[in-house]
Amino acid sequence: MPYTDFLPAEERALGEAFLKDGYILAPAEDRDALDAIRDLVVTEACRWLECPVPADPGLFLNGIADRVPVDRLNAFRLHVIGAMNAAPWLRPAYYAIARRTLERVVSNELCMQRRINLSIQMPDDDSSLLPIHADTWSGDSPFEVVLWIPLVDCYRTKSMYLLPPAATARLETDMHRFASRSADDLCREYDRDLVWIDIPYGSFLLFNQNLPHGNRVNREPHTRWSMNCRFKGVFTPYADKRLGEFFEPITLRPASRVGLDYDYPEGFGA
Ligand SMILES: O=C(O)CCC(=O)C(=O)O
Ligand SMILES: [Fe+2]
Repeated sequence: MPYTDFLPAEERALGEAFLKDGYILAPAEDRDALDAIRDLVVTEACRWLECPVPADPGLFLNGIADRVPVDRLNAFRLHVIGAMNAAPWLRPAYYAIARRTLERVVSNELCMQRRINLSIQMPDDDSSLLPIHADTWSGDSPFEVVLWIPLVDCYRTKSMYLLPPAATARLETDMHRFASRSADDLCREYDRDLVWIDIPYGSFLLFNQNLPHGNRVNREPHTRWSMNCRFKGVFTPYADKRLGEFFEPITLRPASRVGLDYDYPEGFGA
């Protein structure tokens, strides 16, 4: 829609990068918060494994396939996710990792997914893949963004891919051709356009989940560990994921609280 842009130049540049590439990749804005989350994950993994906490968390997480058999991976993952979501400080810490960027790309009045997801992908394991999809195809509001944060260095097939906006625009005009075909067909045809994003530990990825994205079998020698969580402006339209159930406001400003609580005086306008 036409609008007048009063944003300062620096913020406009960030917004343009998000629009053009479909994502922002940047260093964690609060590195201590990120390290604290990684420490909790390592501690809980060790509790489940009944092993001592290692000196090098990165080495331990990368090498987890040597300790957890694939058929126990889901039970292991659920234990760690449960512990993550039971720690009241973890969601504020997660938010702190990208606070300024979220404010600039999304809004300063945010709601956040109530549960943070954890993905663990061992080398050559095909049991927890996400074929190409846009979250909007399965009931997410187009106003949502995903904050994706790795706990180890993620690169090539250990990471995820995104179809950039220009290629997505082509695909969307072309979509009817794929109506009766699989995600694999779609992926094959757009393979050359997919951007695999290298994301070292210590950085975050904020991406536009309206763009097709996904992952493949991890062919790198180490296990991928990544977290993801959705954010949106509190007052933007909702789809299947509802306020209160799935999303929770985290940064309401006073004028909005006043407005939300406001009732016209009894008999007003009668
Ligand atoms: O972690 C991945 O590879 C994909 C994540 C994803 O699809 C999402 O967070 O919406
Ligand atoms: Fe997704």
